[in-house]
Amino acid sequence: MSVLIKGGRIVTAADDYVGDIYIQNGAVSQIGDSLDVSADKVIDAAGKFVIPGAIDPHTHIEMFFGGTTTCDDFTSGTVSAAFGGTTSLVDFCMQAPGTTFQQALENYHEKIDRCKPVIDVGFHIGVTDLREGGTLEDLARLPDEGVTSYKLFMAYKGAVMVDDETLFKAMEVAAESGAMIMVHAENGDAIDIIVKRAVAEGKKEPIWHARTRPMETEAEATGRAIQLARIAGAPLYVVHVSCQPAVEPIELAREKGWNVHGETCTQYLFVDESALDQPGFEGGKYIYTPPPRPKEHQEHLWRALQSDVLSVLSTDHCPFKWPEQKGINGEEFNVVPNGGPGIENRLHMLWNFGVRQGRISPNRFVELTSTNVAKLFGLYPRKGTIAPGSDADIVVWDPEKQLTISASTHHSNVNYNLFEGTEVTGAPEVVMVRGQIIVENDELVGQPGAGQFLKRAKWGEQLTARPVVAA
Ligand code: DUC
Ligand code: ZN
Ligand code: ZN
Repeated sequence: MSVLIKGGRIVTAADDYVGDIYIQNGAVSQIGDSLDVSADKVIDAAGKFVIPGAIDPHTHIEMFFGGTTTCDDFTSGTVSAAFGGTTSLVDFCMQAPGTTFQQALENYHEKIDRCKPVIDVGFHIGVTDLREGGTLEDLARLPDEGVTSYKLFMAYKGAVMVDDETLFKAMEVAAESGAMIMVHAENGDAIDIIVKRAVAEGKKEPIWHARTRPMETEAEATGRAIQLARIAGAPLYVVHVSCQPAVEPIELAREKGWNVHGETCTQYLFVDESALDQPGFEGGKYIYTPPPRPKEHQEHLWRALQSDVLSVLSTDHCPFKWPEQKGINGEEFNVVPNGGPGIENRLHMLWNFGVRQGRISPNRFVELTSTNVAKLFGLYPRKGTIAPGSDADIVVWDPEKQLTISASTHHSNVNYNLFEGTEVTGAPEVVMVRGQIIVENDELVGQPGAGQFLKRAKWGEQLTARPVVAA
């Protein structure tokens, strides 16, 4: 199958120009002006942007968490992602405590084999236990299987939280094996004490989720992870940075040239603490972690995204149905499973409020949603750019298309939307993965199983580009 995308405004992290793109065998084979080639499918992209498919490095699909399982599987989750212009995701393959990393991978491979994703999927390993089940030797072998990042939780005491010994050991392994360390940075011990005290005092409402997770607990853990990673010599990526006190240690480390990176997620730019403080238990919808913060932190996060203190915008898509899974009806805030949805609307929100409102350029939009993710997680230059030899993961983006974001029209199984009713301008018209069209004019046209497993490169190594097919 060959595809010719004609006359679009091609935007990568570095470039912005008008041209044609010729795709053969799933890869970009030629880029030029008025290409004289025949193709099975021709897409007129005049007046549209043509951008690399977005990559979401932070999703929790069909994950058992907080006593229940997230309500998207790799079918609904990847369809929803595709409708929003995301063509690859890297999900957290969680080690169940007491089991091996191999068992975790087999479990997650079974999920993608069963669900036949429509976009490409890779895994980070979620390390929860290095005492029973998980061994350092097994951890060291994972990058050879294309699993080149280790995620550890510094919070959720009694569940997935690891202590500093486990964290540091994993960092030392990563420094040798070529893996990236990812941390959920909050001081879980302190939070556990504060939460228990609040519950004992009869504090039940969702707003207590924010009041029991002070920003300083995030700042402290972020700083600690940075220092430990520095000692171990491991690259570090701090997930879901939610507030200025946590931005600061990342900024300091990056000023020193340390190998430290950070992301924030769409919801931290648009949802603030007051969402938790609603009548009844409506606020339970916004119980995700770290919690939504006071509104002024949103501007700090925008600045960090502009200045490359933070390098990625992800979703932390962790969907639980309301009220079946998240409704708390008289129970305490701390029994609600933590997580919020968002896999479909990251690009809509960032384009409308970022590019259209002049906060970031189209190049930075691509960098934050695709190129930097590909570079940090071993997918570049196959993903994250549009260049001869790269995978034809391409979005034809209509900058004038209008959309009202709503759970009634999104494609995730979750039945509410954090951005319900928001009107945005700018949305995908065509979404393709390795040259196969997955979404066109709001219709799913991709076949189940169009997505492949992503074997990622180790830190400091690059994937090779595909051979370019002569026209
Ligand atoms: N935060 C969430 O809100 N959900 C899943 C895990 C996490 O850290
Ligand atoms: Zn987290
Ligand atoms: Zn998460």
